[in-house]
Formats: sequence, C-alpha cells, structure tokens
Amino acid sequence: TVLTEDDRTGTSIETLRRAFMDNLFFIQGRFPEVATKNDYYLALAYTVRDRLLLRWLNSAKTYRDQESRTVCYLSAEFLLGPHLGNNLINLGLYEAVEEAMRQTGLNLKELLDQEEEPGLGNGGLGRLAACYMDSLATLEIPAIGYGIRYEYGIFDQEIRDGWQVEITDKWLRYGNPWEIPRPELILPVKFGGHTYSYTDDQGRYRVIWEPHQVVQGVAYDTPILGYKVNTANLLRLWRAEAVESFDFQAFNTGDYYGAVNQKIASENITKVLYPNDEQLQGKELRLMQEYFFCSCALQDMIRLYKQSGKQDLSRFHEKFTVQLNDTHPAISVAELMRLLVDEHLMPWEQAWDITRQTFAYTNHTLLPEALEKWPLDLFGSLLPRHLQIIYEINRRFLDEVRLQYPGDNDRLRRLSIIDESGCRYVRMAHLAAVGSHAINGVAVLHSELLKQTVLRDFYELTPEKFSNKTNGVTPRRWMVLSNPGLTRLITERIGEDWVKHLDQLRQLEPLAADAEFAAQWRSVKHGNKERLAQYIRDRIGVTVDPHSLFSILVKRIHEYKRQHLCVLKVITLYQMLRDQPHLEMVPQTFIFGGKAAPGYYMAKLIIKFINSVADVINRDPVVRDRLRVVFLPNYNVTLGQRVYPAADLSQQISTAGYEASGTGNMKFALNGALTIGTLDGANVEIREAVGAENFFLFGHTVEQLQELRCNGYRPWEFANGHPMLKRVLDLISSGYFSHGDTELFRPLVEHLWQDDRYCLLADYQSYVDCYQRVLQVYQDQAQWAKMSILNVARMGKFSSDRAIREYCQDIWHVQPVKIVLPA
Ligand code: 26Q
Repeated sequence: TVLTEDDRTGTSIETLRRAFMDNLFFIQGRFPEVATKNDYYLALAYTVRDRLLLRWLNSAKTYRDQESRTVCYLSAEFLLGPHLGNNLINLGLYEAVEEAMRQTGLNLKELLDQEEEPGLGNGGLGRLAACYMDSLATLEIPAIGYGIRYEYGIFDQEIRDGWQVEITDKWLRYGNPWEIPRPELILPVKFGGHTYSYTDDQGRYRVIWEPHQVVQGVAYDTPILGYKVNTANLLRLWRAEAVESFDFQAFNTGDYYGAVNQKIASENITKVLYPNDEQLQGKELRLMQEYFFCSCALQDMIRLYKQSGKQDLSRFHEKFTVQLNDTHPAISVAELMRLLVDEHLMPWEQAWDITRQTFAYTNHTLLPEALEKWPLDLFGSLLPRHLQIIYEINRRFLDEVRLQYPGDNDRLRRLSIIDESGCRYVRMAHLAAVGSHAINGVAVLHSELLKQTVLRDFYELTPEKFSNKTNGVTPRRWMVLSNPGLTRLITERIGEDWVKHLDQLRQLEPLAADAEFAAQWRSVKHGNKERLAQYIRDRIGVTVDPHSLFSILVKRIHEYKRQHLCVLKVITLYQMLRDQPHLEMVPQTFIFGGKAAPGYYMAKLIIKFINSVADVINRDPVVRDRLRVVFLPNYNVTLGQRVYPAADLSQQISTAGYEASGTGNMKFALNGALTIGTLDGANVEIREAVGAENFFLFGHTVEQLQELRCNGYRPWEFANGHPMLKRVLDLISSGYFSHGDTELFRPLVEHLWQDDRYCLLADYQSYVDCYQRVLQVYQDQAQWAKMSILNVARMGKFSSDRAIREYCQDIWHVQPVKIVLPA
C-alpha cells in the first residue's frame, strides 16, 4: 500500500520521507549536502501543509454545499505560536514524522526550533483567540477567524544592562509556509473625505461617502486544523495595499513621488502590531487598523453569502454569527449598518435588526484606562459616515431609554455612546453593547463586576443579554505538545480520551494516593525542570538547581499584575538569609518573564528592578544554593511551552478585581503546578475546582479592598507596621540593588509608599505568610505530588473546548458539521 500512497496526502513513514525529500528538492531547490536547517524545516512544513490542505479544501467544500451556519471570530490579535508541532499533533502524525526524520538523519525537535513564531498578539486576549480557533476546529464547528496580518508582530525583547530593549519582529523574513496569499481576493476600504445625501429616483434618502483615500485589503489564509478530525477552518488575515490604480495614477499625473508616498501610507496600516495591552493609546493609525480589518471581514462575509446564491441580505444573521473580541472590532457594528443601508439599500430598521442579531461582544477588561474611546474629531475625520451612523444609532437608543426612564437625564448621559463629560469621545464598549444581542465577561467574578461597574446601566436596561463565559485553554498545545512526558504518563493510565474530553482527567483522582504513580509524576516534572534549567544556563548563563522549588511568574508586565510584589517577597527571603546565614531553607528558584509596553515607564522599571535584584542575589555567596532569581528574556508562546511544564508553583498574584480572567493560571495548573494566588479572575474558579486545600490563597478580596479604600487606604501605615516590609523597602531605597544609586528605584518605592494603587503593601503580610505554607508543604514531597495530581485531575473545566461549547449553545447557536475525506 505504501507505493500507492499519494505523496501529498499519504501518512506512512515511508511516504512522509519521500514527500519530504521531494519538497526539499522541488520547493526549496536544495540537495541534502547544501541544505540548511531552515531548508529542512520548510521542506517538512510543506509536507505537513499538503496534508492540511486536503482537509481544508474538503471542509470548505462541505460548508459551501451544506450552507453551514458559520462563526466569525473578529479579533485584532491571534497569538498562534509555532504551527509545525501543533499541526503534527492534530494530524496525529507526530511520531511518524519524528521517525521519518530520524531515518533521514535529522532531529525533529531541531527542525521545530527553526520556526519563527507568528507573534500577532500581545498576550492573553490574542492567545485566547488562538485557543478558541483550535477548539472550534476540534469541535467541528464551521468558523472563520478574521484579523490583521501584521508585518511586524509583538517586538522581540532583549535585556541589556537589566533594561528591556525592543527589537522589531521580522517574522516573515524567511517566508511563511503556513499561509496562502489570495492576491485575487481584494476588497476596497475607504478612509476620510466627506458625505453627501440626496433622494434617489425612487424617493429613497441616500448617503454617498466620497473618501479621501482608498486602500485595498488582500486576504492571507491559514488553515486551522482540529485535533484528530478532518475539520480545518480558516484564519483569514488582511494586509493593506495601495489600490491597483496606483501605478496608473502615477503615470497620468506625473507625480511619481507623491504616488509612491501614497502607496507607503496605505501599506503602513498593517505594518505593525500596537504593543500596548491594557492601556489605550488614541492613535489614528490604530483606528485605521481596526476599521480596515472589520470592513474587509464584513465585505468578505457578504461576498460569501451572495456566493451561495442568495441576493437579498435579510437572512445574513442566520448564515453568520460574529463574535467581537473586546472592542477592537466594535466599529463593525457601524460598518455592517453602513454596508446594509448605504450599499445594499436596506431600510434602517431591518438593518438594525440584522446587525443586533449578528453581533455578540466579549469584554476583557475593567481597567478604566483600557476602555477604548476615540476623540470625536479624529473619528469623524477618518470615518465621517460612521460617525453619522453612530449618532443615529445613539439617537434611537436614547429615545428607547427615555421611554423606560423618563426624566433620568443622568442615566442618558451615562449610557450614551458619546461621552460628553469633557472632550467628546466615541465609547466603543457602548457601541458594542448597544449593537450586540449578547455580552459576556471571561470569568465568573469578572462578569459580575462587569454588571456592577463598567456596564452597570446596560445591565439594568437589558439583563438578559449578559452572561459569563469563563476562559479556557487548549490541552493540545498546552499539554500534549508541550509536555509529552506528562501526556504519556496520563494516557498510560486513563487512555487518550482526555485530550478531547478534558473532564476525563478526573479519573486520575484515585491515583493521587498511588505511591508508584506519584513517583512517576515527580520524575516527569523533574525532567521538565532539568530541561528548563539547561535552557536557562544556555540562554543567560545562570545555573539553577532542578531540585529547588521552581516558582514562576510569566505574563505581560503590569502594575496590577504585581510582579514587584513577588520581588518584595524575594528580597524578604534574601534578608532572612543575610540575617541568619546558616538558616535552613527550602532551595528556591524564582523565574520571571514578560514584556512591557514600550511606553509604559513603570513596567519597564519593574523589569530593571527584577534584573537588578537577581544580579545582587545570584552573586552573593551568602545565599549559597538556597535562592536564585532569573529573568527570562522574550517571553512568548514558544517559551511558554518550555516554562509551564517545569513549574512547581504558579504565581497568580494580581490585585483582586483587576485580572479579568488570566489563562496562564490554567496552563500552569494543567501541567501540575500548584497555585499561589489571590481571589481574582479565574483563580476563584480554579480554587473551587481543585479544592481550597490544594490552592494557596492569600490577599484581600474585592470587597475587603473596597472597604479598605473607603476608609482611606494609607499604605505607609502598612509599611511602618511591618518591620520586615519596612526593612525591605529601605534596602531598595538605600541603593543596595542599584550600585548605591538611590534615585533609580525611587519612583517605584515612592509610589508604593504614597499611593500604592494596587495595594501591594496591604497584601504583603498575607503573601509572605502564605509562602511559608507553600514551603512547608513542599518539604513533604509526597504531599506535594498528591496535591499536584489532584490539581490536574480537577482542571478539566478549563479546556477551551468547554468554553467554546458554551458559546455555541448560549450565544452562537451553531452545530458541528462532520467532514469526510473522499476515499
Ligand atoms: C487597545 C487600543 C489600542 C492599542 C492596543 C489596545 C489593546 C491591545 C491588547 C488593549 C488590550 C489588549 C489586550 C488585553 C488582554 O490581553 N486582556 C486579557 O485577556 C485575557 C483573555 O480574556 C484575560 O485572561 C486577561 O485577564 C486579560 O488581561
């Protein structure tokens, strides 16, 4: 049978090997003697891609024939991570390809390392979109992800002299074998200019938008394969180009330079990902990015709808359901209205009905400074027609509110899509809320706070729209691919069903009391820690002991996430060792990683702070082997895959009420780390799931913080009241970690002392006490292993499959569609 297998679709080791050599020769144009690792990587990627395309084309054809209802996930970010390993896992070809490479004298792991990850996102929100695409395909749900094909993704981070330095991410420099450009699939997007209205010959009021500039969106398609199914969905990312007529115009007007400038301006729209998370920047180019991809997505959906033979758009919402990943694509609400009313001549009321039934909105933040709002003049000059449409949406909306709450002008002001409290703004969350039939938060606590704070008035108006959809992560990438040791151990005991039905992990519960299993469990963890230790040695030249407790804090750097609280704890330990050089202490390794937004001064200072403290501690002979501190540069998906499996302790220490959900917390716990955390975001639900006795809880609750603040929070009282805390702060201020420089960290300490918006000092004592309990338990390795096993056994809820099932049932109302490959 091997000989009759097709080179492009066959899956035997023999065929894979032949196809691989073929691709090396005919696609890379290389013979083995001169091939580089990258040539080999690409030859393998193309081999895998062929198998993907078979499934993808069959999926597309099936969806088209069956006119399947389709989920469109609109997101400004998709943080996919490397494709090759994941696709091998999902195709079920990992072992076969590993063997085929071995027979060719190559090492699959080395080839996997060649792939430059597509960093088309900042952090949690973008990674969530990627996990959801994986689950949609695995659950065989027809879906399209729409987003932006940034030429430069999130910057690469280097650490020089302890400071973050940003390097541009040229992820496309060696080509991208996973995408298929669609140069013939181009759509026009207008910007600026003005509108005029007239009454057409049928007596209809019509508005024409005469733009100042037109760019075109070009589609780039990436297949997203489900796990051991034939479903491969579409991720369609848009790149901005100058319109076709550009060359022609240049020729005609003779203004060659001006025309080339125009071309560059067009292409700038999708040049670079904005590297800020959780803090808004009201930049024109950002608004252009948002509108650009939303317009392309909606035009594409209308095109697909019409392709299926229907001309009249009255059932658009039956064909498509659109999820808005935060407010970044919220302009879609106005854009769909514009397309339906202006371009397809639909009456306003009908268009509004369709629009509301089409969209649903996920909120990811409560931070006031992260809520998107656009200055009215900027908005109006870029999108004049949309501003008119938004005014009209708002006028009709506020009329309804007035009926329900006569005379309540304050409520009108609070609900209005236009913020008129000072400078006037368009509030994107309000636009999303008014234009959607469903609104959700991303963890139980967050959804509750959403209803009490940011969207309170909307909740009072339409409580039936609100629900919670607790985030989840894909076990394929975050367990099977990244932690093969644990995967093998689990599968040996309970079979392989758990990969698709993560609740099955519960079968591990009885094994928590099994000494032999626990020993194997610990040995898997130890192997993972050894590999991370090796990486740390290679990468930053610090030696860490894999027998020490690996305590890990990796995520974007932000004051509310409180990386510096952990540093205060580290300094506390250090202080104890200096006080009592012979103190017996559990050896500990603190590992940090994360990027700071380039313009976020405090976050960058925190990185410098971590590195400076690490420098002093790692050099000081007094600590001997009891304490190590490491900052891993350039934390990204690839590095996450190394880090989660090696963690003993997961640090989830944000101020209660600030972390909408967190998803790293889930990845850690699924890989057997125990959590030290606050009652924030999904921590609350993780603790509930694994059992309070298997979770290290500390810190003020949301309610306690509220009370603390009501009574006037005075951080200095906490500092003065705790001798150790005061000593720690004084040591920092003394310049001990900054070569005697008493200025360097002054802003940090001063800020804590005076203001401490995120209440580090209020939670310090509780954190330190809790840590003592952690160390106590860690000394009992059997107990620790038992808790670790129970954590994994009870984490099934946090699969993104569960989350996607909930979205499908409650919001999208879509059914799976089986894909069958032709015999
Ligand atoms: C907005 C306007 C202009 C420029 C950038 C942005 C921007 C970009 C990214 C604003 C926010 C983000 C990202 C937010 C984010 O990642 N939020 C996280 O979402 C996760 C998934 O729901 C949650 O688990 C985290 O708690 C939340 O912080």
